[in-house]
Amino acid sequence: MSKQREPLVTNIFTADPSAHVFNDKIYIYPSHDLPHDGEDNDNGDEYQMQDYHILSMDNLDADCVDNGEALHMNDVPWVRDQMWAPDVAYKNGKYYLFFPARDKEGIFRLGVAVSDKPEGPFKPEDNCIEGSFSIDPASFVDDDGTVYVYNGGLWGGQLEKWQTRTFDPNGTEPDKDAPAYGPVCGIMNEDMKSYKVKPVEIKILDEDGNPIKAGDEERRYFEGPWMHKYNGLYYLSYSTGTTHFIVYATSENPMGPFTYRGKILEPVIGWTTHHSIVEYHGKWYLFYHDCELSGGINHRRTVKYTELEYNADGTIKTISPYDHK
Ligand code: FUB
Repeated sequence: MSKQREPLVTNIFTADPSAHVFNDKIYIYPSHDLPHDGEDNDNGDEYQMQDYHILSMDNLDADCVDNGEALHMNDVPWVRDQMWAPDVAYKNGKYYLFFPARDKEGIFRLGVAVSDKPEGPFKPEDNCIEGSFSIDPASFVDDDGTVYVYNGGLWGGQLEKWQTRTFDPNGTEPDKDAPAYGPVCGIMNEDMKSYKVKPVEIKILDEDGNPIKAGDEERRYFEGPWMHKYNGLYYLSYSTGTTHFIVYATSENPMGPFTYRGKILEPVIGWTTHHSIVEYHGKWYLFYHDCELSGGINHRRTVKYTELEYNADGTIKTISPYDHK
């Protein structure tokens, strides 16, 4: 029976799914939402995650398995709280889990933890990745083995506070007519624990080659980047945050500049939207989350997937998440 657009697990709340295929199985690296009665705010204080559980499916019709706790914040010396959206990369026989969390000063950084198995458990490094900042790491291993890590998120994700590349607690979003802030991308060293190239901003342009403006909230970058390659072209997809779309831009270079191309996913139930895109057995799939199961509680999210289709010109068909109901 097809599991498309249905909750993949219901024993825990899960969000921000980063899906990968390892050993012909699907592995999903989500956030683990913890229920509480606190209020939502623009700082994301409601997202009080403390650990990671890796999900897996033998195939896309099989039951989704929760493989249990793979990493807890109490085992990561530099972390204070809020272990948000993670991702993983496979390199040289090991799996590297990249994750964001607040350090002891309350500043979001990226950490890395290593395992021999895709489902963990993962052993963390004692310190965060030097030079890392903000949230939502998405790793991409290119055909030549280069490992790129894209990340960044506005508001609670603190991206606007890092525009001088030192933490400025008073940093704000640009004026509406100024270019929007893009995500950043760093290139990992062979050890996968340090940057070979420190994070640089990725530019996103409109169809005329002009930067997308900060006031263009249906197209500008907010958080949740993902990178995939289709027919040799690099696709950068991301959440527009305040307007709740997943959109995408393409480039012939993984570091951009990228040109905005369109919408992938219409808004889901709940404020946040966050996704990944993966190929499995010759078809493409979008993994995403919504708050349908919890009746719209923003920090009780559930991971789902659905097929993603391309048009002949390489554009992606926009998905309406509840059209099938
Ligand atoms: O899960 C916490 C935050 O919510 C993520 O980092 C964002 O992408 C949003 O989904």
